[in-house]
Amino acid sequence: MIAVAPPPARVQVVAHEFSFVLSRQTIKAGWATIELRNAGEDAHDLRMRRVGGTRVYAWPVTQAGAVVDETYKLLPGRYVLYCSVANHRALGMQAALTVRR
Ligand SMILES: [Cu+2]
Repeated sequence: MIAVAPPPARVQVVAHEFSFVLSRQTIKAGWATIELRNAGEDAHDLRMRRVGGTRVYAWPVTQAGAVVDETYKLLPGRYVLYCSVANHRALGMQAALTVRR
């Protein structure tokens, strides 16, 4: 008998000037593929940090129209997502994701 790991959860994060819209706000803990889709006109990136944690998960700067997937194993908790380009976070490029047990 072969044990098959469940597929990673998937979340799409759509970037515009200046917002992030998530395809879902809650996922289960474990492997997750998070896709940054730049639907805006400027370059954007994505940073994610668990509230109370220190690790910063990073997606590279992504040009208009481009898509970048990153897959990470996530612990339960609340995560803050933001764009670290220029002052985009202050302009509204911030969102929250909840990872459940
Ligand atoms: Cu940005």
